[in-house]
Amino acid sequence: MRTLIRALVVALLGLVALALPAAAQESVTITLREQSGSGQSGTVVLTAVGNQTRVVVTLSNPPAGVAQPAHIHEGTCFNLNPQPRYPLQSLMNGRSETVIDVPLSQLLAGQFAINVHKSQQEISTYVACGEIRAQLAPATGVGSSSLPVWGVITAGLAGLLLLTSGIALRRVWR
Ligand SMILES: [Cu+2]
Repeated sequence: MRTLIRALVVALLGLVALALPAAAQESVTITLREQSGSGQSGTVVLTAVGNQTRVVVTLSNPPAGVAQPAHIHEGTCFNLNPQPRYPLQSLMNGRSETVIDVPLSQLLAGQFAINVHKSQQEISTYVACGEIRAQLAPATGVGSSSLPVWGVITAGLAGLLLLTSGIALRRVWR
């Protein structure tokens, strides 16, 4: 009986280990702050797609008919490596969507910033920027998406604890 319980506990812990990273990395929202007095701010939603990441950039007050280049750079918004690490689709009418060849977990583990440039002609002017690391507070999508999973796990663990303590007590009384 003890072997069975041990096997159950191991199986349950395995489930927890699997559920935790999956739930924590589904989707993350980054805030893009205005730069250079551009009047443009917005968000980036990073979503895990297997070993890739979908990056959706949305920016307010887009210039009419002008493409705005966007990239993921190494560093922070205040100390940015000017060489893009992961180029994104240029924004058109304040929106762009790109699937990049890097797992979301790797983006979250490193130090990266997403920035948008004024135009191809004025590439050196940054209009908005946001750090990926700065957004890991529970207030983002991370917390809300992992909550139901944790509820299920906690209930399962509580049930298992009751079951094993019941069995243990019965053994003691016999
Ligand atoms: Cu850039």
